Amino acid sequence: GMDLEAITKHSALHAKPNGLILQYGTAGFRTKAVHLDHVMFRMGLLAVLRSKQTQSTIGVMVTASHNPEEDNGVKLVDPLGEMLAPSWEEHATCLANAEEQDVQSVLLDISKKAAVDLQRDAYVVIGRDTRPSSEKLAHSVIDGITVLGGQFHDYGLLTTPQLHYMVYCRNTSGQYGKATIDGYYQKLSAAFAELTKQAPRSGDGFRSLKVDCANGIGALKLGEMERYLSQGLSLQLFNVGTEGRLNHLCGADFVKSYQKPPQGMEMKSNERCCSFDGDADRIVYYYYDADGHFHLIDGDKIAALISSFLKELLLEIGENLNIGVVQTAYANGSSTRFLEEVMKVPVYCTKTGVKHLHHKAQEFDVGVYFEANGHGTVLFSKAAEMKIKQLAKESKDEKRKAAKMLENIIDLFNQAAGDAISDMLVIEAILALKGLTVQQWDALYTDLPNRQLKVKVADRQVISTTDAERQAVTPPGLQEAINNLVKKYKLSRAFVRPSGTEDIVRVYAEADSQESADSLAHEVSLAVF
Ligand code: NG1
Ligand code: ZN
Repeated sequence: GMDLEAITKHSALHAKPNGLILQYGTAGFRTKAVHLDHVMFRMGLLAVLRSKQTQSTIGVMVTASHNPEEDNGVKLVDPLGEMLAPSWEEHATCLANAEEQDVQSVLLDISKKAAVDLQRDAYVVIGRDTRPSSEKLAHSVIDGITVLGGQFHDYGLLTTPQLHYMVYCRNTSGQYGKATIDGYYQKLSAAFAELTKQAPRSGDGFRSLKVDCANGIGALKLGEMERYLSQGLSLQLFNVGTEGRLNHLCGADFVKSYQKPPQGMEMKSNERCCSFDGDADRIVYYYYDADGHFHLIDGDKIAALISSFLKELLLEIGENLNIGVVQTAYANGSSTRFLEEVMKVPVYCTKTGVKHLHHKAQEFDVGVYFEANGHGTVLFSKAAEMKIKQLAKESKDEKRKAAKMLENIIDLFNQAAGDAISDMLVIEAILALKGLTVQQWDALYTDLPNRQLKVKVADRQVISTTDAERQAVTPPGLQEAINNLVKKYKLSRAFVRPSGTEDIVRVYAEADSQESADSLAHEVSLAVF
């Protein structure tokens, strides 16, 4: 049962500010850290209910990813390392917004609706990013867990994907890996070493990569990982959090949004560089060419590199395993064209937010998904994994070699969530194996010039969309106006959608030149008012 008295008493110690209403959005709850104490406590309570209901370990991650340092956030991780189920997002919103005197009744209501057996045990694991506010907020989560009698393990500082990994490991009785930080590094580094064993050595014998850590958790975790990587890859870390502020003028979101290099990183021409975001679940690459031009290699081009490589290996093993690439409306039109017409892999578009991409990718033997902003991974079906493992044992020569590579790739990709560390290692392995330079990778296709704008409106929910957010349904006339604007430009495309994480409407436009993309985006943003 529930100790209602204890809940009331502890809840009062984590009181909700009057009138504050928050929504469990695409990335959980996210706002100024000072407004989040009650949400953390209540998410501790909710995680216990979810754990009892699923009879599994549930994860709670305290982070606000790429948001400014003074923000924070929290999200729950479901049993297979996935994002929280939609019906529970609603429960989360209800519980977070309940007035103090209603917390008990909302808890009982959720338990009833979701058929939670309150007699069951509960186990919750917690991780947090490096924000100054995170430690205290994580303790509020723990307070919520314990007041409902749940057990917990606090992993302390973790990247978001590491917490997803832990949850996945714990609920698959160790089959996926050991649910420890050492287990994570060992699994990844072993797969990386196996995979790159065959790679031709570069001139000076080892490969090096510069990493902008966004002054966040990535710096800490890459630092820990380095000794596991031994000779395979040498990392030079920048923005490690000793001086700069988290995500300030650096990190994957900054680089992608402004299409320029982060501050605090020394770059020479043609050097391969990458940026993580604040919780290390996103990665983008970039370099300066010999003429001093900056080139961004975003999630779309990461997906292109990875799917080309995987498609080749799949052909080699010849087992008719299907591969699909999942993108969102923000994918550059050139990437979609390259994948469909040159690579001849089927491409699917889903709504923004990794849970949608992840879900779609599960339909394939090999499902590659990436958001343009660098969040993504590759999922392998159980059947594909078994087939590949069998071939790696039983087949011969080239076929066996390809199957072994695929086997290591499966281990290297985080199957629970997009993971900057794991994606980085996959990319570095592919580049090494193929002997590709960053310029050669970049040259797979040329991005169409594009522009993203944010528009402030009174109520962003008046805009509703269909066709994976590429068409506006309401307000009436908006889509027609966009169609007419798009017609004025060459190779053009544009759409609008309400953001799921900020109180704004996002406008996206692409066209044959930067001027056209800018002006189309501007015209569309005027049509939104
Ligand atoms: P919204 O605010 O709904 O556009 C943003 C990103 C998503 C995803 C989420 C969650 C863009 C255009 N949107 O969503 O891709 O990363 O945040 O963090 O980059
Ligand atoms: Zn993130």
